[in-house]
Amino acid sequence: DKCRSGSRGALVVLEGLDRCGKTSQSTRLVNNLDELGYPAELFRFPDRNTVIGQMISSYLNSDSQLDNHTIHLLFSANRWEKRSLMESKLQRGITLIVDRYAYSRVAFSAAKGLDIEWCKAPDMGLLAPDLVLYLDISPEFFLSSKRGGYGGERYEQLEFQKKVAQAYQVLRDDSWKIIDANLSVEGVEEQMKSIVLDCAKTCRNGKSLSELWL
Ligand code: FDM
Repeated sequence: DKCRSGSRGALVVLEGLDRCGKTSQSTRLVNNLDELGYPAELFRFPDRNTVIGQMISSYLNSDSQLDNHTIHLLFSANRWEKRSLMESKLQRGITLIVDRYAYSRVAFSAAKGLDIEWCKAPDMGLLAPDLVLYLDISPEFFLSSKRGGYGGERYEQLEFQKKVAQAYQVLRDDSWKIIDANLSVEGVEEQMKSIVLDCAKTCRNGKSLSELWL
């Protein structure tokens, strides 16, 4: 509707290694934004609820085997399935907090040795985030932490996580904010809240949406 045009929501992506706290922080962010008068919703990739998402889920649980290129394209298709929904929500003024996005796939596939340009190509034209928050933990962190349940899925191995951490370093640019995720849950939450609020204000004031890859 016309009175709302020009006051779009922000597209905010959380990235980081497995068990860095992305999921609980994204829920907290949505609640914080809602309270501050910025309607917000949570998205999460992979979205395991679609048919493609179920294929991805069975791969991650090692119930199925797929060629590295095939799984890469499925992860990308899973984001394309949600593109128009995400765009319409943003245009209606809703801020989207997204737990993992294209950077995850590129980092994970690059860690397996796939060519980085090949990895980036299928996500070209997806909505570009206004802000990427990288929750920084050392790959060893989860071993000493009480974050339980680690190691069940395909990628949850220390050596592999170290490679993913290196691949993320290559993808970082100026639009990324690095969050020290070794702090308490509340400490991390406070760091993120003000950064995201600034971003939501900028978008509400008319910053235009753009597309990957910037
Ligand atoms: N993952 C996630 C990828 O490999 N590529 C992607 O594009 C995305 C979005 O899926 F190991 C990996 C990262 C992780 C696994 O993610 C499941 P969650 O956040 O644990 O559900």
